[in-house]
Amino acid sequence: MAAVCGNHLYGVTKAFMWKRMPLKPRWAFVILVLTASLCFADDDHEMEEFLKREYSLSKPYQGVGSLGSSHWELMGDAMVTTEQVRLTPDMQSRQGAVWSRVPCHLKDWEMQVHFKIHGQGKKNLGDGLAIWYSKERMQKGPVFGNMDNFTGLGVFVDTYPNEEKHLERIFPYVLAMVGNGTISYDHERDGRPTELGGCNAMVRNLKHDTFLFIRYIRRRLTVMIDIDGQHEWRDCLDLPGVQLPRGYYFGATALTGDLSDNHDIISLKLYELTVIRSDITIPSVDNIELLRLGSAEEGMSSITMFFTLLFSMLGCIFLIIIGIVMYGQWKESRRKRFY
Ligand SMILES: [Ca+2]
Repeated sequence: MAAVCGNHLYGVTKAFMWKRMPLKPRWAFVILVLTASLCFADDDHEMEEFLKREYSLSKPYQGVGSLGSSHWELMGDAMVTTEQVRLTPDMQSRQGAVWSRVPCHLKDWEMQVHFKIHGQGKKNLGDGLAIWYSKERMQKGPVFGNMDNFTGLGVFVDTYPNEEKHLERIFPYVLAMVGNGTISYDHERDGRPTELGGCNAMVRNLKHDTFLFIRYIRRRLTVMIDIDGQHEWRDCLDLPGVQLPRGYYFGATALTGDLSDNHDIISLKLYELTVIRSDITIPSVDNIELLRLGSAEEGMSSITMFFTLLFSMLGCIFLIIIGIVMYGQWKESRRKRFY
């Protein structure tokens, strides 16, 4: 697991991690969550996550690809089975996609992608798949089965090294790109000129489940992967200052060329992230302890009031006694005068 405070732990939906976590690390997880909560309490806010079904795709994929009422639409060679949405089969020159019909107006969100890339080929093949948050939808094209010059965010799982001279990069490689409608993806150079960041990810032909995680919160884009079967998220990309308008569409696309793979989406789960700010009940100024000063003053005045009342009452009693004594003496002296 990555860092505890701020960036990483909280972005990964707790229920999701819990379900996939072996029994023993659960206690460690509980402690980490508690620590993370404390971190957020310091910052005067907490995060809450809600699964948004209208932007999510999961088994049994009811109505996907057949009913117009489904939130998801298939395109190209994509087909739905009981186990997955297969974007492309393990055959040459195929492309397929699944696109949300509902524009997303959430401000902060995270997408968890359960995917599988597998095929007969022995080495890195492909070309790969892409997850999208884009203005355009249902467009065929060369960018992992989507149009070029797209507008929005693309996160690519590139399984084939087109630019062979760059041997330092290990494929498959995950990378992110943001397009504004005029920027072209350079397929021959594996998107290197427009890459925002990325990481290698050995995702082909694995027995265990593989996941990709994309989070967008307060203009910060974070990508993580869980591909080792260890139920741990690995950092891939973390970039502040990413501007993504609201009202774009989520989608997943894939492409094969001379070489091929099955590109499967098992689920796309979209969570809304909500910042909960605690209500202000006591006025305060940072770094000045108004409460302590206020309560100290309040304590002094109540003590003063108590003693004032006490002495007033004692004074009154004293005056009454003096009065009674003086009256007694005056009465006595007057009686003596008459005898
Ligand atoms: Ca490539």
